[in-house]
Amino acid sequence: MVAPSPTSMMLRTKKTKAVGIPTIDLSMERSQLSELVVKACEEYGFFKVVNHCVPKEVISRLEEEGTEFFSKTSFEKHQAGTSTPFGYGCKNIGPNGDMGDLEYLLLHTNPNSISERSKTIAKDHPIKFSCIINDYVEAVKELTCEILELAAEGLWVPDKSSLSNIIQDVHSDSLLRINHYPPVKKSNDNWDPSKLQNNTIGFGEHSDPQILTILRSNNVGGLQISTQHGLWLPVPPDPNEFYVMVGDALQVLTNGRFVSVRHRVLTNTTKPRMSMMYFAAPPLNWWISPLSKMVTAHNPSLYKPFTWAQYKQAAYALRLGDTRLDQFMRI
Ligand code: GA4
Repeated sequence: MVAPSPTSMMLRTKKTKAVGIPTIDLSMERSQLSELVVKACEEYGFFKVVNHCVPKEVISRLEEEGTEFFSKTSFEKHQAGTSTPFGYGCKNIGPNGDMGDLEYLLLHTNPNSISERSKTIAKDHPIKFSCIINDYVEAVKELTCEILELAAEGLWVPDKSSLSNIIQDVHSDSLLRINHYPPVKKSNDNWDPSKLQNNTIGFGEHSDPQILTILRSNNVGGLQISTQHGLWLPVPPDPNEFYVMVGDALQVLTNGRFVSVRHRVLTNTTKPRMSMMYFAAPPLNWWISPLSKMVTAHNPSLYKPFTWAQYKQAAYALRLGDTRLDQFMRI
């Protein structure tokens, strides 16, 4: 007899086709792995990786720092500096009035920036704090590069480093974000459209603008991804593993073969969720256009070339849930 799959991981569409979040075991044989990475990026723009190389202590130390920071008073947290764009933020997301039921720390991953920020975020132990952040960033960057190399291999791109090189550049604009979603009590207000059953929107629907996002959370759920058929799939939390999301820039680099995944977070009514995301990005002056292997006479480039700075500017001029790639499409 076959054991039933957990409903949160596997749903059935009306035509009874099973849809589920792909899990990729990084200890598998390489040629098989690269095919699986490409398939997951094409079908979902999202997958889970197990047997990764990020040490447990590197993760737990960052989790402890996050817990310590968010347990401070509101006054102390605001002393970390406002999130415009880096520092501490509460409820406000971006500059155009988007709100969520969360608080967060948003950091640039440049070591000098981390060292400066640590002085205001962890006043009593800035050096320890910056080491913990740097160690985490280094470890997840390595994981990101491994995944990007597998993707390039699976796409038969001649230079397998062509994607990973972009984020390894010393001027990379990669970010680290720690989100804390305090539990939100049940509301009696059945008329408020922002309330979904018992949940409120922790972080509204959007895609990430960068190349790849590496997400890890504590054992509290809330993340949902949208399938290409518009179905919202709940993502079961797994504190020991990472989830990988394709961002808009990777969609462009693959000429639309990979899709950036739309996702959102609903709050929990009893338990706090904490998640940490590494957003792997190019340097600001980097031109983003499809890899030459992805463009053929039958498959011309879908996008006009643009720099990462131009794309960021467009993203920050729009609302969180807006689709930003449309304005860069060749018609
Ligand atoms: C989504 C992904 C990252 O969290 C982020 C977000 C950024 C912000 O919170 O300041 C943005 C959002 C994100 C996309 C559109 C713009 C920018 C808020 C917003 C309305 C840090 C990022 O790089 O883009």
